[in-house]
Amino acid sequence: MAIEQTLILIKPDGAFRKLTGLTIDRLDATGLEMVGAKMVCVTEKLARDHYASLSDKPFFEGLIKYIRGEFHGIKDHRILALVYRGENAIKAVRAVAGATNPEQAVPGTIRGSFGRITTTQQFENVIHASSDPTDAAREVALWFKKDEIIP
Ligand code: IDP
Ligand code: MG
Repeated sequence: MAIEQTLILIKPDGAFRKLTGLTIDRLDATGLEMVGAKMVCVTEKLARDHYASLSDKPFFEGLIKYIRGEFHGIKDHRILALVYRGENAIKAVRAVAGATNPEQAVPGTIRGSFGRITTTQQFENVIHASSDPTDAAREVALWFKKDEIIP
């Protein structure tokens, strides 16, 4: 079993709807260790770098607005970015996160419990969680400096 690190972001809907504590509770229940945590201002550049692989999707511009807090009327929105570490951390966090589409996410998962699709078809799925080891390494390095993560 591989010891992995994975990046989690509590998205603006999660912060706005006061789901931060509930989300961390679900993440801690995995038994993984929280090794990084900070509030980050999501600049246009950071948002576009983070979601670069989705730039050709029809929902991309909406996604950039969403992750920057524009749909929730939050100026200079800060996101809580977390790094969890442990055995198969990437899969374990994806499992408690649930499916991307909150209407398809299993009840009891974070997205299944708290996510929604708005009337404008925007997915509000509460958290980001890295999807594989390559993405996780890239994303952890994008959001955190080395000395911000517990060794
Ligand atoms: P993931 O977050 O489960 O890894 P990705 O396919 O990487 O899913 O997409 C990143 C984010 O883009 C999703 O979490 C969601 O916020 C948004 N997204 C993905 N697919 C759609 C869609 O079909 N409509 C609207 N937003 C979407
Ligand atoms: Mg993804």
